[in-house]
Amino acid sequence: MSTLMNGATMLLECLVREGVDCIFGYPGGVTIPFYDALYEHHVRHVLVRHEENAAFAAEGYARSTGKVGVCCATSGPGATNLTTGLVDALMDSIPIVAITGQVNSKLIGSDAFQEADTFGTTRSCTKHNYLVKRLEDLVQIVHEAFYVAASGRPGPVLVDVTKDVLTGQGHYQPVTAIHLPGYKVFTEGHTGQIRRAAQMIQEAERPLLYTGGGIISAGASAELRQLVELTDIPVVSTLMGLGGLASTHPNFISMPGMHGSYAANMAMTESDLLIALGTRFDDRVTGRLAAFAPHAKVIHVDIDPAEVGKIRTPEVPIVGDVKRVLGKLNKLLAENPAAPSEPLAAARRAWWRKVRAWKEEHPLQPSTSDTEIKPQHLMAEIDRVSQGQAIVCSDVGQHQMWAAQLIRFNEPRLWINSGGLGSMGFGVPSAMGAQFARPDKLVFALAGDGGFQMSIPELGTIAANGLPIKIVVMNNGYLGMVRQWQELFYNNRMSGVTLECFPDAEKLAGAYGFKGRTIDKPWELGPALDEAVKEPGPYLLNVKVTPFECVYPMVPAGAGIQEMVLGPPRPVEVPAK
Ligand SMILES: Cc1ncc(C[n+]2csc(CCOP(=O)(O)OP(=O)(O)O)c2C)c(N)n1
Repeated sequence: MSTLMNGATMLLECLVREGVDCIFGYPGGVTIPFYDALYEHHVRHVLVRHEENAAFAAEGYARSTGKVGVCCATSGPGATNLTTGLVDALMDSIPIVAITGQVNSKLIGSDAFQEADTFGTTRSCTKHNYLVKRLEDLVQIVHEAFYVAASGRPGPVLVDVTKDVLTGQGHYQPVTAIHLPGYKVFTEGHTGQIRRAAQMIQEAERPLLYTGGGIISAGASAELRQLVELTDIPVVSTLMGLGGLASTHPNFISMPGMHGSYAANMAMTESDLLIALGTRFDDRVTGRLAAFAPHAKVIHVDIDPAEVGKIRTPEVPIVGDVKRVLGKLNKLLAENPAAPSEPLAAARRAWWRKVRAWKEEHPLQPSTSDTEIKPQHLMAEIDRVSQGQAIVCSDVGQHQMWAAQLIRFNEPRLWINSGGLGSMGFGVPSAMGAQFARPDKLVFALAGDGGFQMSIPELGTIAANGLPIKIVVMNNGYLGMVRQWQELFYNNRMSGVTLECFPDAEKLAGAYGFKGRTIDKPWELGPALDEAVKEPGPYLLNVKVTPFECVYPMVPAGAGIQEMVLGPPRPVEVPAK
């Protein structure tokens, strides 16, 4: 006979059974019963300084491990503060479960104190959401929430629990199976289509693998590597897919799209077969759709049927788990190796020559100066100390793009950033989640001086928990990415982008009890990063970089991706007298 317990304890029991070891949250009136159940419980609760950061930290936990991240907030403002993190997780398909408190079920609709329609508000912010008004539904719903968050295309699920459910008494009845008749996950992929895909791959002259975040969420890196080794096809990876194939792999080209490399964008444009794996033809990748990959047939593998054909109609649509589909595809290719005709083999060699030439013509290169720190130099130094092995949690802006271009990731789940939503304020709290999940790893939080100032309260969480995160601020004195657009497209009329007054890093970190430092000389950069990495605790490194740098290549909005601007306009040459 199971023991009688209240709903809050039952909720915690569900979390334990789901393997949860860490919850990022912030308490309030209606969630006090839950916090009371947490008192002296082995599940760790991390008190963040703002609920938005609880969601971002849960994402950092999930993105760095593949496990479901958990956050919680109280009713009303606590729940509404979570919404940016929920949409962020939705856009990037990250499995998190958010638990929110709700007012007593009898008070719902009465404008009770701290009542907000969390269920209504978060409907479009989540993969699925629930309002629990009866204790007897609680256990089933919580386990369902974990199942929905992690299965199929992962995403955020919110469970809003009323106070009377948290305080009501009942017996925990284990849930043995989840049956959701309206929720189908297609994992296997259509055998006939996989066969067609294999044949097209063997016949293509200029094939290109276009890989996305789905490779990482499906854990399909090994299968991708095998496919590359079986076929010797060049690979481009979206911002979300970086690390899916090691950046040092000889077939890896780089990132395509708005700030993608010349080689990646030209390869997309000239390819005759795009093999799109776990990617969604995002507008930042495709540029002007009519000009995107005009010569290519498309094989599109995705777990979400809604993505296949949403932007570009593929010749071969395959709805399935990219890990399983690639497993089958690799088997077919390995068992039926086609000896290419000499003209086809020659075409493939010519394709590789072209791709290599594009890479050599316009490589992504760190630029340096003898007197000032260039942003690209900073990324090259982070790359040096991280050796393709560190976790880098980036905020949003120019620094994010330079980091994606220049830092190498030799494994999946090392590059953590807000791709789809582009949420400033993401870098530092996501690094907290990643460091909790991966205490063995060197974790960087990389932010601009704008995004970092959205996260300063979390220095308290970092200090209180002794998280040895290395916070690196790329300080250019501006909201750099917006300033770049104003420079390039608004006649350099800088409006609302100047960040006067940045706190003294040494004093700021010192106020929280850890080390901080500001540098602005290029020769200080390497030693300062080495010092930060050696420091056993947290470290705040404020790096003053050249302010008016723009991220290149850049595809102007509305242009085709082959119409890249490769660098700043050349100064007009004045003829000698
Ligand atoms: C919450 C939020 N507000 C506004 C924006 C729009 N935005 C995108 S990049 C950017 C500038 C970021 O500046 P900073 O953090 O200093 O980084 P930098 O671009 O200089 O590297 C802004 C304001 C955003 N992405 N997120």
